[in-house]
Amino acid sequence: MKHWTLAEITEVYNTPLLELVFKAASVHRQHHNPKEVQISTLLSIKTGGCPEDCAYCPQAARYFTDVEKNDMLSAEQVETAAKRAKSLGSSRLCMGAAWRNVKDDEDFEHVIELVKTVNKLDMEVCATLGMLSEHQAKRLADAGLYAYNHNLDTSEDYYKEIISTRGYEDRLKTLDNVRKAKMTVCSGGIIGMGEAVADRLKMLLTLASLNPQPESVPINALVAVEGTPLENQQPISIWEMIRMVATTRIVMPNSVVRLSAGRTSMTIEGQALCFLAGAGSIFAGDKLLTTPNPDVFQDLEMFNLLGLTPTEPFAKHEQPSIKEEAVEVANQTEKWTRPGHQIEANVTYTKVGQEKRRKIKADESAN
Ligand code: SAM
Ligand code: DTB
Ligand code: SF4
Repeated sequence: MKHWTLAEITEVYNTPLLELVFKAASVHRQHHNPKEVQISTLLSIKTGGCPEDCAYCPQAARYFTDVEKNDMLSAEQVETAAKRAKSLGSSRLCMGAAWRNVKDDEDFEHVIELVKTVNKLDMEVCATLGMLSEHQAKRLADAGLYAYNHNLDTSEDYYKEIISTRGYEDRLKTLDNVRKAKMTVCSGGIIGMGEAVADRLKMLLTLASLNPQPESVPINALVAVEGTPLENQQPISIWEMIRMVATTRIVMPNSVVRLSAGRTSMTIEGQALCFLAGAGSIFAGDKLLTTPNPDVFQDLEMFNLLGLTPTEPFAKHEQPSIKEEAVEVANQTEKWTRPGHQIEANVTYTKVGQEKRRKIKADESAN
């Protein structure tokens, strides 16, 4: 594995655009089948009401957004969604929960059941549930979880401008716990949150320095959602996305780069350049977790047009078996941090949220 420096990654990023795409496409062809793109479908199994203050997220309870808090989906609901996703070419179902961290409670036991249900459909099962202890990671692995998604989102420095309720170190610790449980790691970030290009590249350096590097790296463009502190962020240009995908491709040659949130505002031509530059996966399905995504049938038409076929499940790693007699790992509870510094925009939008909820309550009791 090559040890990258920030200077080297910056040089890659600043390569003249067509030269960069050509180099990335060459790396892509050496390590991956360029005719295939893997399809993942997202499913929010527990939506909204999250205690964190992530400035980008419509599911943070403190902000006033259109997202409503919902109970956990049942095994039947998840099975139906998974079967539909599979019939439309998805090899992976990624289940998301709006949690800060996993707790050893009945909700977690339910997630264990959900993982087994989807594994039995011969799909790759991924989950994104927040911070995770080693013991919890092992439980998920034994239930047949294939991948765990936990994004670093941005550089360590810029993370402090976006989230005050948890620390970067805890993200890295969780990724380490996932590795110890021998699951594949899915970790990437978001561009377009007001960060500098250097923050994006520092994040890539941190990801590329993990040994082994993550098996999948999602690159999201911010979906600026009304009511969140980042609601007024200007969208990134497609050229920034192409540069980011190409640079990720070059610095982590074996990873599958996922063209993630933000595709609704990209043209087919823009996405085609991302695939050429090494994106080997997308999130498909009419919804991401809570926000819109391109129509599935339009995506399949795009695949046809570009001569792409969906990757079969378990093309890169074996299907994990479900271990009913799980091997015991000492159940240590992790001490997750809470930095608690003030982020002005997050404080302002929290106050706006409180005020709007207070007004709704007052109006309700007046009627
Ligand atoms: N609560 C868990 C956590 O934060 O790890 C899992 C769910 S969380 C919604 C998963 C990821 O979605 C975040 O880490 C972030 O990268 C991405 N995400 C959330 N809101 C987004 C937005 N508005 N635009 C782009 N990506 C977003
Ligand atoms: C990832 O990197 N992006 C996905 C998935 N991993 C969990 C989530 C995108 C969420 C976009 C905002 C929403 O739909 O709520
Ligand atoms: Fe909660 Fe995850 Fe959204 Fe942060 S990104 S508010 S932890 S659901």
